[in-house]
Amino acid sequence: MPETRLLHISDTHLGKRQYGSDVRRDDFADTFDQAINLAAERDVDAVIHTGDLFDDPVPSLPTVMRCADALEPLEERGIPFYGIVGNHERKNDDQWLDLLRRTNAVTRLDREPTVVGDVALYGIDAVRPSVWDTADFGLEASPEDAECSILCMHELLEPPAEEIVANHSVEDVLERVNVELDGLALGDLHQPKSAHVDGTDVWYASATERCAKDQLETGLVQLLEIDDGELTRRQLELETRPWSVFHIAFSEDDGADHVRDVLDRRDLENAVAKVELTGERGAVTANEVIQMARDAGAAVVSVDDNRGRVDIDVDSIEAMSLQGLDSAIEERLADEDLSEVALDIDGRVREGDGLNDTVGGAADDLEPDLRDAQQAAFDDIGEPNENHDTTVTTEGDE
Ligand SMILES: [Mn+2]
Repeated sequence: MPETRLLHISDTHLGKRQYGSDVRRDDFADTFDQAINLAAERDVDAVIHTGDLFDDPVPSLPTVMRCADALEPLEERGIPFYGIVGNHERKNDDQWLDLLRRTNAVTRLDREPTVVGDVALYGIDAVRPSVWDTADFGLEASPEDAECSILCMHELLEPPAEEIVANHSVEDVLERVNVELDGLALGDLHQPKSAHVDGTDVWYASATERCAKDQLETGLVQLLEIDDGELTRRQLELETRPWSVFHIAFSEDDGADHVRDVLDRRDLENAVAKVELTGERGAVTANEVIQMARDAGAAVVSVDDNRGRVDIDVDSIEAMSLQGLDSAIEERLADEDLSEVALDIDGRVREGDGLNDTVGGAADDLEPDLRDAQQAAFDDIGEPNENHDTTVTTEGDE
């Protein structure tokens, strides 16, 4: 059999308006184009996508159309695009992948093998935490002529994910699939990590775009080459917008000149500028910093204004009883103008209230409430302004 070549793409998060920016939304689409064009240029036998194709369970129609357009080069060359559903885009009924499937642009992988060249491909959609233990991971045996079996999943598994972020172990998966796997192609962790577990290659493709300021190893895809049942992997880099992540520390007298000094020392041309303001609250507002960063050439600016934070006096807390501590928190919360959902979440976190004890699990538990609250907030203020490429968050009102 000749060599089989696959391009592994993951976590493209199409439609994500990072920092409320349409520029960023277009970046996510452009980078997806790049990955698809790479697959077409290299004339791979198939593209596999391990979830979070879309950022949202209900992507906008333009986002879905943009995705369908992006896939055209593959259709022209007869290169199939195989996908699974990630946790970000997961819905309770039909999946967006199904709509694209009707246009023949996309095929969903499942527990029956899909054979490409001499590779058997399998897929399991992101599993809800509540059904993980009872879910059926059993795969149908691969056909005789397939020399290599690869399963696609969208989960945080250890290894290669670190124990602190992982929800489950790779071993658990390998035991439950009932098929010898050569490769476990993963999505969800936006980092290109890999490991070797009981003879199976396990790896994360990483994300095609930086979805958060601390995701330094994104903008990547993986080229898989399978020759004589031997799987090798090469990481390819995409061209993505530069980022500049920094803070501006203010002392009492620092004004606009100080901000300009700091900005002058950075190359912000066409960059995403992610700026934290620390120190004393002074004359310069967060919005003025945003404007100055844009004037310095940044394409997208997001400012976290953390000035004027009050350090907690640890000695005085230790002097309080545990009971007193809780009432001190209640008192302080009452002074803050927090929404009902924020107060509810604070309560649940502080009391442990049945929350999953992993970060990802707790986030899954809280997400529906946050989405509802966000929706309610937007309904309150009417249509958001579409043209702002900037966001600002402030800590309280000191
Ligand atoms: Mn993701």
